Amino acid sequence: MTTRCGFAAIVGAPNAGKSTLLNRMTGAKLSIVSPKAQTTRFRVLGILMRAQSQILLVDTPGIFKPKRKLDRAMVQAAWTGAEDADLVVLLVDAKTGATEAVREIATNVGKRGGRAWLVLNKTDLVPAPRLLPLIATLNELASFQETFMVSAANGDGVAQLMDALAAGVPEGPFLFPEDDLTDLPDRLLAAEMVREQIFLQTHEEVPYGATVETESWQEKPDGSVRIEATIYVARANHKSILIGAGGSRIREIGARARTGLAQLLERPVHLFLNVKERAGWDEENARLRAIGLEDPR
Ligand SMILES: Nc1nc2c(ncn2[C@@H]2O[C@H](COP(=O)(O)OP(=O)(O)OP(=O)(O)O)[C@@H](O)[C@H]2O)c(=O)[nH]1
Ligand SMILES: [Mg+2]
Repeated sequence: MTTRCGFAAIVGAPNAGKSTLLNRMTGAKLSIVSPKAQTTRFRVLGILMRAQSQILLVDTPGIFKPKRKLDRAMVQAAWTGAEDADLVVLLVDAKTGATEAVREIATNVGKRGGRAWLVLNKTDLVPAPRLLPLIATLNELASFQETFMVSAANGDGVAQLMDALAAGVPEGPFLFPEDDLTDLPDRLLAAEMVREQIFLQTHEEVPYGATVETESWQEKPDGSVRIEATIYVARANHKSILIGAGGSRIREIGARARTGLAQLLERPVHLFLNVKERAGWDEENARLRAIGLEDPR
């Protein structure tokens, strides 16, 4: 029996719905999602079995104009994801359309050469006739072999995209065990669940000034796991916002992250959070490496 296996990197502007699409396709909450831009900071692999194919989906950070070292490492991770992939899926938010940022990304995808598909997302928000001119505009910037229209939020069109990916990845043996969902270590998934709650529950600079690292992981005899994580913040006032009046905010962040983690890990979780001020962490190579980013070139 012929099997197929290959990497498909989902790239695009921040907030296009890349992580939502990865989660929708794998049926698991692997990559964190928020209404804010620049939620994803590193590549997240989702392993999808379909027909006789293993599709290795790579969610990437949104591509934007980087300022900090963290930003540069994020954008570099996105383009490296594209370079390493057999197929690039350019995901475009159909509601915001062909913004200048999107056009620039499309142009670069075109320059990369290789196989590229265009996927318009959030079609639940846009009347169908508006999609055709958008497809035409984007096809002037790069030659996409295929175009799909999906809603990652409600699942419309996603099955067709998955079928096409299953048929479109190259022939070859599976690279991962068939029941694996990702290659991300549990410690990183745990830290990400906490970071997602920071993105959902705090605003302005606070989520962008925070990073999370899992400090300890203890399996308990009763089957539960005790996790300690540190949230590093860029400023003292961010620390007080994160902690909240009488510790209310940090409690809520912990409670929601714990619920999500218990679901993902399929066992009870005890989660302990510390908040530490660490100015300049977003320029520190060690902090970037802790979340799997390489030093930016
Ligand atoms: N209405 C609608 N909203 C969507 C759809 N897909 C994603 N969203 C929403 O768009 C927002 C951004 O989604 P993400 O999946 O975090 O986007 P992303 O491209 O991964 O963003 P970054 O990681 O910041 O680059 C979230 O609020 C999602 O719920 C969709 O098909 N329809
Ligand atoms: Mg994302």
